[in-house]
Amino acid sequence: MTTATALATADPAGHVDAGRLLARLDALARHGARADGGVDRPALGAAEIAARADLVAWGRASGLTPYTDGLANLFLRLPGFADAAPVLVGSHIDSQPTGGRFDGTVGVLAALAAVEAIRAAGIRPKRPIEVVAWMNEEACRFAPGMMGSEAYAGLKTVDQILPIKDAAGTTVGEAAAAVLAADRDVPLRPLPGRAHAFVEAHIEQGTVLEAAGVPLGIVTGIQGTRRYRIRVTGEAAHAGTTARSDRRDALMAAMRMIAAVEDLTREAADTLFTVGLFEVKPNAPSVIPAEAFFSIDVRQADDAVLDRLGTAIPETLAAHAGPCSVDVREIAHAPSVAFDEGLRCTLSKAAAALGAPAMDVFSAAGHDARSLARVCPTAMLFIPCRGGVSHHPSEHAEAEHIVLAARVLATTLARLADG
Ligand code: HGY
Ligand code: MN
Ligand code: MN
Repeated sequence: MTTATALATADPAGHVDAGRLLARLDALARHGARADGGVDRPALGAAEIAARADLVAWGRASGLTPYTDGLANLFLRLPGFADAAPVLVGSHIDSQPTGGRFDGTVGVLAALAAVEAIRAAGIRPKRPIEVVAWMNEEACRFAPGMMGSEAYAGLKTVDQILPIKDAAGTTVGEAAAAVLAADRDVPLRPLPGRAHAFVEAHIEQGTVLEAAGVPLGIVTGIQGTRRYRIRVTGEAAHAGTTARSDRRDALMAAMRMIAAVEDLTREAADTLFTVGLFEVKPNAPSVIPAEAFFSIDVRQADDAVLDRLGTAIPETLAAHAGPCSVDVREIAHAPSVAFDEGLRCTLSKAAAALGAPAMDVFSAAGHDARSLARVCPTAMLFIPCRGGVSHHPSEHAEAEHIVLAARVLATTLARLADG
């Protein structure tokens, strides 16, 4: 085993097994596979249990020890010779319902390949290194997202998260219990956790790298966000016999609200506003809607604008309720985050050592790195994705970029674990 002093000569990057990494990407894509080539792998569901079992088996075969916790975050640990806080590296394996096979998965598998390369290079790191697959990054089945990384970082308690229900009424606690029951001898660790540093590789989900023809992005930070769930309550009535003046139409009120908030967000040109979820009850053509339930997702890099919207959005929703009532629940508010300069420099040096072009890039998408950045030095590495398409079955990243990310991670982790 190479000791820490000989670390400078060992080249873990050269030990990344590209074929195995890419084969595993195909293997995980089979869990929740869609006919159109995408994946539908909701958090804590059967497909994620199967994907998790693959990760545990691959980790064990490479001499890594699996761990989990009460929220089913998954860790694969390479021990260090010092009893020190680990260097964490990874992302998520849950997906959007019409997701691609690369979002999150690239980060977890590149991390595993990088840690295996460190081991193959005969490096015994000073600090432990742990590959992590965070629970529920995507927020489709359970909202808000990033539950696993927020609990690890101590930003939310397990007790706050366990009772949250999905649309079918299943709680996070019940779903997580089913995942943990499927584990084979994976020891549980308490939450919150303690990390020395965290690195996450991910597809850019934008077009900056592709347009520049650069294979690696050293991410400067993530834009802020506010997320809401709004329930508008009116009264069901006959579509043909109810006079306009007697109507309490929840759908019409919701449409007025959404149009008004969309207008409001135009105050700052780069504010992004999305209503991705919309439900109407009773959802019958000749019945005036009694209830409308919808989401609001706002993204903005300027925290001052985000703060103003935090006041203006609820006010605007209430002002357009008309004869209906409205219940507004803010489920997430995360200010913009800047990543650690030192860690970004380590990533840049690792890219340069491989002769790979890299450039700074800002993340418009949210990631678990936002949670960890609140408690330890954190940075992200992007690779391009075709046309910037993501959260879509046609999402695509090039094999050479995925392997390159694993090689940069291997060099970076070896440095960090020696620190
Ligand atoms: O929504 C996001 O930004 C992330 O991709 N889940
Ligand atoms: Mn992601
Ligand atoms: Mn995503």
